[in-house]
Amino acid sequence: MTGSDPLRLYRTVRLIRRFEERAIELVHAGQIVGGIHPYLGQEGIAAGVCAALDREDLVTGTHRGHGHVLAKGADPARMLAELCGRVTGLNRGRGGSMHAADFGVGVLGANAIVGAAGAILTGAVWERRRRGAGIVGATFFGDGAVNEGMLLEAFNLAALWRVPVLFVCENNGYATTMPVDGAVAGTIAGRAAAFGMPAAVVDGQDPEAVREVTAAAVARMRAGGGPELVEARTYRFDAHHTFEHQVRLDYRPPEEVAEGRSRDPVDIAGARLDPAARAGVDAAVEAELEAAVEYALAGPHPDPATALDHLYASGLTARTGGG
Ligand SMILES: Cc1ncc(C[n+]2csc(CCOP(=O)(O)OP(=O)(O)O)c2C)c(N)n1
Repeated sequence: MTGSDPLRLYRTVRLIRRFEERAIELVHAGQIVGGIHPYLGQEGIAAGVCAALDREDLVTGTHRGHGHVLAKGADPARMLAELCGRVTGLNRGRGGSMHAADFGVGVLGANAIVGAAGAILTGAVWERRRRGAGIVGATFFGDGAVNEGMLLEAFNLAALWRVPVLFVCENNGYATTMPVDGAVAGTIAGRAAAFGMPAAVVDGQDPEAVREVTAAAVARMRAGGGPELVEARTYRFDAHHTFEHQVRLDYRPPEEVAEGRSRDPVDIAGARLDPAARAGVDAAVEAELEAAVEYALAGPHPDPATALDHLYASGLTARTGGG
């Protein structure tokens, strides 16, 4: 679906926002072990990109990946159960926050290795296209990934073989505590020229602007065009990781945080609805997430005796070690 649909865009950004807030509560309650990388503030990018894709199209995401999985259509209850490590989760509780996947809606997975998801998606889209599928793909990565060799290799092969992949950089200005200006030579969008790829810079806080740019790129790719790059400028509203809720790291001036938070994708998308419609979406999202939390906490944890199951798609069983 590529047409403008303000209600759907608002619903997606609101769902991701409230999902993340509920997930943070579950981290603090000890139900999500190890913490999460909150996507708060960046919701407009996942919502806008995925609104311009079809269900069969493929995506890969990052360590900050909940929004990508939800925007592509995964069930929030099973996603939350995954974060809580329950067998009722999307991946039987074995993927967790940074490796959640849902092949049924084209989500090949979040990915903890910075820069890796672009290579995985390029290979997957290339393989499907060779088998005759008409799909395209989108892969998300942060500004911290733009100098990773693996991502640059993916740019190269995708461009050389004209694989229809949209490379979406979520430039939130920081890689953990490292400001982009201290790490990136040249410009992010400028990297595309080296590979002969078209590139665009878009306001990542406006989901409709992201959807428009993506829809135009997807139309070109479906018509036989090769890969494209989009740099979506955004701001991370919360911590790099929830460990920062315990350990304060002073790397962003308070005025900058306030300025960044003043452009909220939930408000930008919400302002395009009439207040009654917006309130209706809010109530529906609250009810859905209330049920999701209940579902997530009701699921059992995996039996440790099954720890080596499901490692190989072929069903091959891993050795237990010890000779
Ligand atoms: C190859 C690799 N190097 C380093 C890390 C450790 N690491 C995890 S998140 C992160 C920062 C990533 O920053 P960015 O790509 O800008 O994404 P953001 O966290 O801002 O969403 C780093 C360095 C990693 N996971 N993988």
